[in-house]
Amino acid sequence: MENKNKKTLSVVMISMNEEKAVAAVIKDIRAVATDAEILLVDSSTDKTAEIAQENGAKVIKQYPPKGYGRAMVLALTSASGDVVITLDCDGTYPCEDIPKLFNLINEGYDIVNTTRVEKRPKAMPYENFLANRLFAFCTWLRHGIKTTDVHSGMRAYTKELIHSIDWNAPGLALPVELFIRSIKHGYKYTEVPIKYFERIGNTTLTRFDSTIWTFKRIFCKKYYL
Ligand SMILES: Nc1nc2c(ncn2[C@@H]2O[C@H](COP(=O)(O)OP(=O)(O)OP(=O)(O)O)[C@@H](O)[C@H]2O)c(=O)[nH]1
Ligand SMILES: [Mg+2]
Repeated sequence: MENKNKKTLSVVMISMNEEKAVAAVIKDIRAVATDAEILLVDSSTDKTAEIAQENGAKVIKQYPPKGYGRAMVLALTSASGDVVITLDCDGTYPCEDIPKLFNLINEGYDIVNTTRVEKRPKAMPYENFLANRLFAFCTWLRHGIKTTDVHSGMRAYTKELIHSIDWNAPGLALPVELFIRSIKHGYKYTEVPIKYFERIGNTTLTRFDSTIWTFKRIFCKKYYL
């Protein structure tokens, strides 16, 4: 008999020109999350969307691109699952840990963060590692939140949490707000270490702007209350 209490899972990604990585990432997700909805918000000019659909993912096209934050909020709010797990579409995050994150939500957490930087992963340049540690330290100083990584793109959220907050979608560094604001709103969180792999394809990261936005989202009330 079907278990009516079993939570459903969506794995969501945003993508911009990830045609070299997307098929492998979707296959890795499917291998561990057989029944999950896999959803992409895609802003590519290459074949990412077509490849994703061929591999069984749902695709929402957002074109021309509206930036990381708007794409991510659309992905999170369009997911149908009771539990939503986010990943980058570039092969950097360990899909084998999806069941672990899903189980932690089933145990009662509202948000499960992951940390890539308990130790510096080989795939992360020193300057990025140090910046991530600094951002986490500032988050502890300002908010008392114990974390080592406020920028991880791999997290699990409950659907209820996602829809309960009106996110500041425009701008960079949205993962910082998604994490801090959830905790400030009283949601229960935990953090687990993960591996971090070398990226397939080219990064879209713009370091200077991302750093400015990170500090805004940590220190300005408008972004964390
Ligand atoms: N739909 C959409 N996706 C985007 C946009 N900007 C970035 N992405 C995707 O967002 C995810 C994160 O971007 P990345 O380029 O990996 O940035 P990052 O993870 O900070 O940097 P790396 O460590 O180099 O991977 C990737 O899957 C990108 O394809 C955008 O404007 N629209
Ligand atoms: Mg990435």
